[in-house]
Amino acid sequence: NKVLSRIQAFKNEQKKAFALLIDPDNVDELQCIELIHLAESAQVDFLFVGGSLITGNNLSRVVEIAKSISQIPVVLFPGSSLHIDTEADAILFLSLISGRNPDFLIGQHILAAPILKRSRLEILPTGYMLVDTGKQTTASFMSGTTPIPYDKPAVAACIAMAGEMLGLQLIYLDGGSGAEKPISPQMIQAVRKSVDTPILVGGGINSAEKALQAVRAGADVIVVGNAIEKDPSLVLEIAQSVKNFVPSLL
Ligand code: 1GP
Repeated sequence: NKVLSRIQAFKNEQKKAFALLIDPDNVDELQCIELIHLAESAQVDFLFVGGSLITGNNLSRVVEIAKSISQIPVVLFPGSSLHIDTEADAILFLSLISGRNPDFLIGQHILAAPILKRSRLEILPTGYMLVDTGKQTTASFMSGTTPIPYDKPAVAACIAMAGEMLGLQLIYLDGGSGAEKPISPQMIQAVRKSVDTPILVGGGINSAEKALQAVRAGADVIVVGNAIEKDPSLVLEIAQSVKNFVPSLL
């Protein structure tokens, strides 16, 4: 379990990790290659590949390109059991614990289980929590779930606690791809105080400052997709500020 232990090591050493999310629908082959080269030079820690809805046929190609030109671990970020590619290194096995849709709590997982069992993919049991950041996201629409209200950190904290008690190894707070604003530092802090698992935070992080706000609040892994797909040069700036973060002793 290399990816999970790497994420746990980051947390234990009080370091922060950076994951670049590539949505296979948003890049062509050349853009994908360029992004991955930039990710290598920015020392990105993980390449996440996926999205809640994939309309094209590029998932496997993105994984193949990533595996052939880069050493960065490739982690699937699936929207359903259809989004599995056994050539990746790991899969976020997301249980959508902020929602009440059994299909995304356990149903898709049952469909995926025999395929995953036969594969060499590392399984990352993850409590996935969608947060309302202003407008309805594809993730909440596609999953048919109500996201956590933006200004209810206590709700998020209790959901994360329950997820940890169920044995989930990671908590992923997601404001949705291209969110107008990222998840509030207050909510990240409340979750940080409530669980010991590493916390991933993504959605609407489009600057180094917003990434820093999330790590200061207690995020362990910052996930950025949209902003870097639009302006690939941002990857260096955001990754460096996350990875050079030193927690204040005060
Ligand atoms: C969305 O957390 C990811 O699921 C990343 O969001 O594309 O807004 O960076 P962005």
